[in-house]
Amino acid sequence: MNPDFLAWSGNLQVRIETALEHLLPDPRHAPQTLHAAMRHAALGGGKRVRPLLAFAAGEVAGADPARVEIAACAVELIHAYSLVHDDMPCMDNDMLRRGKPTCHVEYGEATALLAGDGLHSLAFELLSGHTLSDTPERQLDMVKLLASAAGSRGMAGGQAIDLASVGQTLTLPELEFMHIHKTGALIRAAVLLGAYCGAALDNTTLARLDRYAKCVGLAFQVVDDILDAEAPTATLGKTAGKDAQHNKPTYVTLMGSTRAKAFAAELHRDALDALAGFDSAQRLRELADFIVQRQF
Ligand code: GRG
Repeated sequence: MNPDFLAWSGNLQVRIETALEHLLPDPRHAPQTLHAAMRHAALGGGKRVRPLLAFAAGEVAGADPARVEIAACAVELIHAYSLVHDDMPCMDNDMLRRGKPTCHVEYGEATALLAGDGLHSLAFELLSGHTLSDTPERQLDMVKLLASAAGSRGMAGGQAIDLASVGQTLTLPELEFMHIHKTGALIRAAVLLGAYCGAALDNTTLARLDRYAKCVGLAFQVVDDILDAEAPTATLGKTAGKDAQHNKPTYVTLMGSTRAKAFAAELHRDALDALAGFDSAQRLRELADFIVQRQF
């Protein structure tokens, strides 16, 4: 990756960590254990891809970074909640996340469940409690956008399909439908929320950002499937080989590794095509590169 992108993303990763540290409840305040569990889940790890996408899309709309920071934290909190619940014994039953014990391993199942709930609610408290847009109508649209991306017609719905697919044979369109919801919906919300923090964009520009977001959202998942099959646990910071172990259909099991890599490259090209001619979208382009080239 180019050094300028690494510096930009590194600075923003620190910015997000600092913002989340301030926005998450103080672990000295009751209920202390719940607050500690929320902080365990949201702080000190993760690539922060969704917040980076929000900042990059905010640049296209000339958004105030202070506004984008709040929207980016809201998306990251939804992501952190989803990982806590996904790791629980009733779902993926995983012990390792971001190189640390998962939330339920550290704090017990009941606290982990509540920590996920607390993170989810805090995301909406942020999105509704700060001025993020020039008009109340657009800000309400932002709340609705995140709610539907996280809900049964978005991420939670995709997770339900995922759980039901264990041991089943899915077709490629069925697999794509699942991932567009489970992973893609929140990635799309990150891009659009970042853009909504800035000046109103015309419909063509918004549609192009949306097309970019859909392509990188799916590419993210294809690469995730490839890494799960090929990368070691130590590099991933989460248990490798879980998909095969759980008998889950993936892009690697359906297409084979070579075709899955070619598909990720095709989605990458489509994402870049969607941004053709946008001078202000350089960070979005670099993030698309990062998403397909990442090793963890
Ligand atoms: C429990 C409602 C609910 C949803 C869970 C996100 C999710 C849905 C499950 C996570 C399982 C998983 C491995 C999904 C594949 C893609 C993905 C979201 C990977 C984790 O995201 P990264 O790589 O993680 O951005 P970091 O730790 O870098 O933030």
